[in-house]
Order: sequence, then structure tokens, then C-alpha cells
Amino acid sequence: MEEFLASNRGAVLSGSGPVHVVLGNEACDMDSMVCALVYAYFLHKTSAGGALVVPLMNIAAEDLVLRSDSVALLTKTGLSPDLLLFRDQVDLRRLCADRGLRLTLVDHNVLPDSDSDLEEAVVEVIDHHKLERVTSCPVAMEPVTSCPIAVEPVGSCATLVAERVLQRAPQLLDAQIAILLYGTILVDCVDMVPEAGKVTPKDSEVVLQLETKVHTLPQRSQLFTELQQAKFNVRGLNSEQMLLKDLKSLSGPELNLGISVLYLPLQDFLSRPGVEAELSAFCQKMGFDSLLLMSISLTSTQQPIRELGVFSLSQPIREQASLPQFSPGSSPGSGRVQAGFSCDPGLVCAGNSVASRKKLLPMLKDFLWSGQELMVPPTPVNSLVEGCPLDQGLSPTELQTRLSRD
Ligand SMILES: [Mn+2]
Repeated sequence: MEEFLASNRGAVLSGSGPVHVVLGNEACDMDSMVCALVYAYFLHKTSAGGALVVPLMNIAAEDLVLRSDSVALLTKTGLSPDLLLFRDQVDLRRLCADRGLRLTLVDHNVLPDSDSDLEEAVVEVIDHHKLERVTSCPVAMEPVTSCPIAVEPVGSCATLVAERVLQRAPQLLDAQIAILLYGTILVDCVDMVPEAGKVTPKDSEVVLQLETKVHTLPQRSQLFTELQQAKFNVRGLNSEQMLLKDLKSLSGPELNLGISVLYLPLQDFLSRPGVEAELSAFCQKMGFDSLLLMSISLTSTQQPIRELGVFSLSQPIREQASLPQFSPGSSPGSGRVQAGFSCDPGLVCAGNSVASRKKLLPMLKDFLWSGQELMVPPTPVNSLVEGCPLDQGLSPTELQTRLSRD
């Protein structure tokens, strides 16, 4: 695997001739990363003609640190991030124009608008999301697709990639490849627990086959727990990286709202030295009027605690909120962070009461409904823990429902 990654990465960066890129989705979560890695390796080993195949991580190299669970899995397999090719390191349009480009999409089935000009390069799709890759034929009104598409509603796209490897090139399944696939399926299928509602019979079957074939795999639940905990690991991240780790934005006619999921207790984040200046700088940099901080952390017994805070640069919004100020650390009254409270009944954050939570609701409602067509983009698959307020994407109604629970 290392040899393949190093040599093909080099040949893409400084060689000539056509390139076949395997590309995951823009969230570049563990599933996208591993599917790109393993499927590119599979194509490299199995296609006749020795086409230059390379997995491309669909994020900037500097953002890898934000995918702490993926970093943990890479570390476990001994793969250095330096072997990976990232989106900011290669110009796909230039490759396409100068050398010829073939694209295989994994873990998504339609390119985002920003990449729609690369559509003609797509030669294959392997995915487990809802199929959106259709163009309507004006006459028959039947969906028309232009390339081989394998879309199945399994828990993890890695299941589909693993299935191909198992069926067509089982000799490739060394300890490294197996653990990449195994760890990803376990994370996506929440430790294969049926109650979590993610696992399908095919996921279970593939996991069993991997366990049967590769005897060096770590114990199932142990690996799952390790990777799950890595997701919460924000050690070494600065405040901006924490805010970026799971960031979504909402914009309406009168509003630019950021929503950041923080993987630590809200109070811990707000106690960071200089946090208010950092929040302010972050909002300015990203063009947000306000920032919703949704934190999720685990108790010692692994129970999730969710908390919410609002930071706003806008005086009217702060006044509208008319909430008791949430004081970061020991500096009361500095407050542009207007509220901090828990979404969970009975777990109320410092300085807040149920009353203040109720006052905040209309403000959030105004935020979220200020645009007629306001839609919250879907949360990147896998980027959030089960049951997080943003899981499955956040609709205004859902948020309000969650916040109204007393
Ligand atoms: Mn996926």
C-alpha cells in the first residue's frame, strides 16, 4: 500500500499521461477516505494496462487534523498522511485538460456544483447514499445514467468496496487493507448494533468475511471504542480548528449563521484563554453574524451531554436575546456569548435557567426562519456522534422541538 501510494502520488504530481482519480465526498470522513484509498489500490492492482490510479482526499491537507478518527485509523495501520494526496495539492481541471482525467466517485454519487464541470470525467460510481445522479430524459422521463453505478443502501460505503475486494481480489486483503475497511464499517454501523439502525445484512456479512479471512484484526468492540473516542479527541486543536471541525453555515437575507459542533464541554471551550477574541475573529473571517455553539461531550460513563451557546457580533441580536450573560471563564460581562445551556433536561449550564432557554427560542426561531427557502445542508455522514442535535442534518423544526423539551 505504501509503495503504491508514494509512487502514484509522485507520478500524478510530476509525471505525464492520463490519471484515474478515486474521489470521496467533500466531508472526507473516514468512509470517503478509506473507500478512496482501498478502491484506488484495488483498481491499481486489478486493471489491465497499468493506468495511473490515485486516491484523492477531498479536503485541504491542513484539514486532515480535524478528522481525528480517520487520523487514528491511519496511525493504526501505519500509513503516514504524507503518502496521501489532498485536494489542494492537485488541480483536477488542469489534469483534465493537460493529461486526461477519469474520475471514480466513492461515497457520493453526484459532484457538488463547485465541481460540476468535472462531470464528464466521471466513469464509475460506488455509493451508499440516495441516488441523485440522474438526468431526466426529456422524452421518456426516465432516469438516464452515463456510467456504471453501484448504489446500495448499506451502512457503510466501505462495505461495498470490501465486497469487491473479497469477490474479485481477495489476495489483496492484507492486515492493513483489512483493518481500514473493518474499522470504517464498524464506525459507520455503530459497532454493528442493530438498535443503532445503521447496519444492514450486507454490512454484517462483509464484517464476518473480513474476520474469517484476516486473523490479525483487533477485537471488534475494542477497535470501535478506540475510533469512536478518537472522534471526540480535540487534543492539540486550537480554538479555530475546534470550531471548524464540524461547521455548517446557514445564510438567509438578514443572517449569516455558523453552527459549530464542539466535542468538549461548553464551559471548557469558553474557559480557553482569549476565547472571546478568537470567536470574534472566527466570525469575522467566516462572515458570520452569529455562531451557534452546540457541544457534545461524554460523562465518565460515556453518556452524551449536549449544550448550546450563542455568540453574536450583532448588537441587535444580543439585545433581542436579552439573556443573562454567559460569562466565559472568570471574566463576567465581557459577553458576546449570550447563552449557554444544555439541550438535555436537568443539565443546565452555568448562569442559565429554563426561563432563559425559553427566551432564546424565539431568537433562534427568527434566525432559522428568516429566509423563506432556508435549508440546512446535510451533515456530512459520519462526522457526528449518534443522536447529536445536528445528526441527519438539522431542520428548524427539529431544533425547536429539541430545545422545547423541558
Ligand atoms: Mn459513507
